[in-house]
Amino acid sequence: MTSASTNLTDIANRIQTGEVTRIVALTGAGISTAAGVPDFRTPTSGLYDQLAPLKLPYPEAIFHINYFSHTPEPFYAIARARHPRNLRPTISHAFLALLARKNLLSFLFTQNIDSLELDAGVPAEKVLQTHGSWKAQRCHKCKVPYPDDLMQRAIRVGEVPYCLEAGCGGAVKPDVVFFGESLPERYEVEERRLTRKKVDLMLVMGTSLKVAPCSRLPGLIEEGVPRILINREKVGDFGTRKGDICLLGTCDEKVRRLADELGWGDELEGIWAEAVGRKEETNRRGGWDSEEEPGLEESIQKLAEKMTEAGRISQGHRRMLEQHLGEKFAHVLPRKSFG
Ligand code: CNA
Repeated sequence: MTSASTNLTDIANRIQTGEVTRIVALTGAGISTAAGVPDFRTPTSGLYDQLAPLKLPYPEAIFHINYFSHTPEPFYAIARARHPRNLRPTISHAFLALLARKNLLSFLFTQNIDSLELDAGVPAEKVLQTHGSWKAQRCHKCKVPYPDDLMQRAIRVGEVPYCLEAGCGGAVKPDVVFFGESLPERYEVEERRLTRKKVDLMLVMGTSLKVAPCSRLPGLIEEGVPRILINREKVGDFGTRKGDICLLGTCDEKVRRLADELGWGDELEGIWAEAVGRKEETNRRGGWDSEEEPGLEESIQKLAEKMTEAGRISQGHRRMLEQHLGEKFAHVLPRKSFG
């Protein structure tokens, strides 16, 4: 790997001369932290550290389907604070929309569930939300869809919504992929397509590459194809291949630098301003009250106080989870697993 700035200028030249036209991107929570949603794994500010007062068997348990199936309360205690309704796209989301507008974005795999890339204007057919989104919800047991207005109410008050089907009683879950669940069927199709199609550049932004199966995507790119990592720290096998460019720092800062290098700075700011304006208008019409939003810390504290010793995780349950976490790799469809 040579100097990042030399390589960046070289990549910018290759885009400008039309040598690079097919860019595949992979994004994670780090492109949305500037929108106000903490990622999972950053020490202190990340969600996992903030969950400590709940004394969960593992922080990840809050998003594990087995845990949710009998203890959905922690998930709903933080749902309001994590819901993307009031979020606005960041400049990094706008950069992806700009790539799409310039017909340079071949495909985007996002691990995020906030839909901010769509809000920014990336066309839906170019995006796979590999871990689903909050756009719809259903009973986790019988899979019958649940009405939007009731879900909205449940999230607002922090109560668990239960299935309306007679005799079911399952907790309702947004269509986000929990640990232990299969990814959308389209994931396998797109992953296979990635290994067959011509890619000129892979752009990876704001991910720890610790969650399978998306963590393997950068490794599927043919040797010799340049890969750019924009992240706070080096992740995965970045830096081991000739042609890798690691831009370490914040996504927004590095994306602005790349846009400037390409002479797209003003256009990027314009797209971003438009996207933010659109999202603010949608939020206003969404019917969510903006006053007295409880913070994440406050919501967690409240639930921690409510939880009795009996409600806390038993050793038996802990063993059951450990066993489940051992099943890392599914044979049929890849399941979301810890890396
Ligand atoms: P992660 O494991 O929390 O990693 C985030 C990575 O981004 C870390 O390497 C951070 O250092 C880095 N990072 C954080 N902020 C910035 C920043 N401003 N600039 C540059 N780098 C930054 O999250 P992953 O996405 O890798 O893990 C996948 C999980 C996270 C998926 O299951 C997601 O559903 C889940 N998640 C999604 C959201 C969202 O939708 N916005 C938020 C939090 C977690």
